[in-house]
Amino acid sequence: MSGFFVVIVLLLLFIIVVQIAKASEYVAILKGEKKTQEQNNRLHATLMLVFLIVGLIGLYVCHELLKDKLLPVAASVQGVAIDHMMTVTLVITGIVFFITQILLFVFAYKYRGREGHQASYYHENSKIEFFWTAIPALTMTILVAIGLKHWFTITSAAPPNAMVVEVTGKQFNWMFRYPGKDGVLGKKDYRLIDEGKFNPLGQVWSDPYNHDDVVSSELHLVVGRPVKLEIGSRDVIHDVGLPYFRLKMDAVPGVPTTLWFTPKYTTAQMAKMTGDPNFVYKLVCDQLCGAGHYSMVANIVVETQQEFDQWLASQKSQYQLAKEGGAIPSDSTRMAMLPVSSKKPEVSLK
Ligand SMILES: [Cu+2]
Repeated sequence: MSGFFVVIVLLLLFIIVVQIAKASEYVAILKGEKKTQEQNNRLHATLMLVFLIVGLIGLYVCHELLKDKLLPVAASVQGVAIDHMMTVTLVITGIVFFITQILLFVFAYKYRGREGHQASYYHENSKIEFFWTAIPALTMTILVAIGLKHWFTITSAAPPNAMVVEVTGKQFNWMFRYPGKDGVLGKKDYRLIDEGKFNPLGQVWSDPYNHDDVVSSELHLVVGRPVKLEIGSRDVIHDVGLPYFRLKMDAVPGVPTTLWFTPKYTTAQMAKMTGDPNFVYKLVCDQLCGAGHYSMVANIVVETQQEFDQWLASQKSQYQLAKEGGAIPSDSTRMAMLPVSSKKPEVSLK
């Protein structure tokens, strides 16, 4: 019903506009076409200036209202460099924005149609065209090159002392897997995924590397130590968003992606720096992935190596949990219960 009224209102508005146009046409005939045209030009030109001034005031007000909502300092070594790149980009594009927008509206006012003013026209000016093509092209190339440098850094091979954490997204939460004492993540097979059997990631229990792998819903990282995230998804495309570290990476089903960075401050240090005693680093999903997308947030704890070791030691491995839950049968029957081809899993992050 409301849709019907909207159509009626739009129709009436259209009729009103047509009537106004008709009326102004008659007024123009009575007053003289030229004079009306000039009045209209002056009105439009003034509105252009009003738009510019209101727009710039709006920009300032938005900045004042939102400046306290900006993220705190970058919490990763790579994030500091990425922030610097953002500043350089914003300054360059900001200067261009102000110059072009102010000129656009001021010129629209200054060169409005007036009695005795003739527009000049020339067909081409290759000198101007060369500069307005070459300068933006060169600037954009430099900005893109800086961006690519950072992209190649975070997606390249991680330093040898990096710890590895596997990140898996699913509708609608995140799972983190740590390789345990052996330092190796065990094999996975998507056909083995079964929440009811304590196997949310499809770990292949016959692979001994899996026996000490810890699965957590919280991401624990060590301050000052590079971490390599091996990212995947169980269903649709998600995105590992790390706003405090200034990084993000898509989580694509079947196509593992990686990302490495070095956390700079522990959660406790960040709480002090932000003046918020309850500060918690967040990992958020940056890809609209379904009805529960908004809730796809995980906590990140950045701590010292000692605190991390203590935490990891206090965690039960997923294998142990599955065993205690009765989901893993005795050794003799285990292999028989697996799908035949799963002894050589097709899909694995290792
Ligand atoms: Cu999502």
